[in-house]
Amino acid sequence: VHKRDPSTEPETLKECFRFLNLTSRSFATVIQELDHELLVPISLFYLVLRGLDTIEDDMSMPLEKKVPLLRNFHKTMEVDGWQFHESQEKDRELLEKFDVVIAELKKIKPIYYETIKDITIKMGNGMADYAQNKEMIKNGIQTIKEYELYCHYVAGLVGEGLTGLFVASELGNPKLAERPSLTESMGQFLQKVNIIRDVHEDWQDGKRWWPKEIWSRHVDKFEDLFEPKYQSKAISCLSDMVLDALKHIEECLFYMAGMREQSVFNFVAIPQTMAIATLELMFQNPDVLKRNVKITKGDACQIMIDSTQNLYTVCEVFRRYLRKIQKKNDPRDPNYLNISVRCAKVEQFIETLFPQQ
Ligand code: PS7
Ligand code: MN
Ligand code: MN
Ligand code: MN
Ligand code: MN
Ligand code: MN
Repeated sequence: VHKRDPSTEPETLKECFRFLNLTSRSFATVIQELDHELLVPISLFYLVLRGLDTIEDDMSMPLEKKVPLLRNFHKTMEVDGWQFHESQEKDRELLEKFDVVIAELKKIKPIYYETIKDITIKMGNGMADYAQNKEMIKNGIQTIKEYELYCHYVAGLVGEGLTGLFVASELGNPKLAERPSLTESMGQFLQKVNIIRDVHEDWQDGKRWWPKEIWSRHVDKFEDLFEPKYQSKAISCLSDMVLDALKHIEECLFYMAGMREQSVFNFVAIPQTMAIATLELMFQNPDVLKRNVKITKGDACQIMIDSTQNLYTVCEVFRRYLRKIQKKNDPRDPNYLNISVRCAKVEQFIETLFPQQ
C-alpha cells in the first residue's frame, strides 16, 4: 500500500493534515497509516465531524445560534471560503480556517463525499435534538435508551459512515454493510468509554451524559457522585457504567473479524484496544470522579504493537484487560456478580473464535 506523500500535496491538503494532528491525539496516527485510497476521505471525514463537535461542545454559544449551525452543517461544508470566528473552544482554529477542508472535500470521489454528507446530516440533527431538549438541559440524560441514542448520533453514525467507506473502497468485507448492529457496537463501545472517562470534566462544563436510570441506583443527586462522603456509592455507580459498556465487546470482536486489509484492521482495532485498557484503568478507580485518567505511554505502546498484527493478538489484549478487571472486582460491589459473569462470557466467546486444541 502507498501512504502519504507531502511533496505532492497541495497547500490546502497539507493544512488539513496539520489540523488532523492538532485536533486528534489518538486518531491522527492511525488515519495517516491508512491505505492511500481512504487516507484523504477519512481524514476529511474526521475534520468535518471534529468541526461539528466543536460547535456542539461550545457551552458559551446560545442555542438560537448553535442549533441552526448543527442542523445546516452539511450545507455549510459546501460553501466555498466559509470560516467561523466565534468559537471559544480548544479546536477553534479548525473552524477559523475551515475553508481548506471545504476545498479538499470537493476533490474526493462522489461516493465518498456522499457518505460523509449523509452522516453529517444525521449527526448534526441528532446533536441539535439533544442540545434543544429542555429536560436534558435541566436534568441530563434519563434512560439508558436515551444514552444509547446519543451515543448512536455521535459515534454509531461514525461507524456507519466508516463501514460505508470501507465497503465502497473494496477494502472492507461487503458483508459488514449487512450487519449494522456490529457497526453500531463499535461506536457505542468507544463513546461509552469516552463518556465514563470525561464525567468530571463534562459535569464541570454543565453536561451530564451518565443516565439517571443508572446513577439513581446509587446516589440521590448526580452531584453526589463527586462528593468524597459518597465515594463508595460513586465507585459502585462507576462499576455499573463499566458493566453497561462491557456488553458491546463480543460484537466489536465479531466486526473486527470481518476486516481483510491490514491498514483498515489497524485503524479499527487500535481505538478499541485503547478503549478496553482505559475501561480497566477506570474500574474501581476513584480518580475518575476527580479528573480524566489516562493509560501510560508504555501501555499505549504495547497495545499499538499487539493491535497491528491480527485478530488473535487483539483478542489477547481484550483477554488481558478482562482478567485485570476480574482481579479488581470487589465482592462488596453490587455489580460484582454481573461483572464476573460478563467477563467470563467474553472470554468464552474468544474461546469459540480461537479454540485451544
Ligand atoms: C470503526 C466501525 C471519521 C475516524 C471511530 C470527531 C471519538 C467527538 O473528545 O465527548 O471528549 O471532547 O464531545 C466504528 C472519526 C467513532 C466524531 C466520537 C468506530 C470521527 C468515533 C465526532 C466509530 C470522530 C467515536 C465524542 C463526535 O464526544 O468528545 C467503526 C473518524 C468511531 C469524531 C468518537 C466523538 C464524540 C465525537 P471529546 P465528546
Ligand atoms: Mn468534544
Ligand atoms: Mn461533543
Ligand atoms: Mn467526551
Ligand atoms: Mn475530553
Ligand atoms: Mn470535552
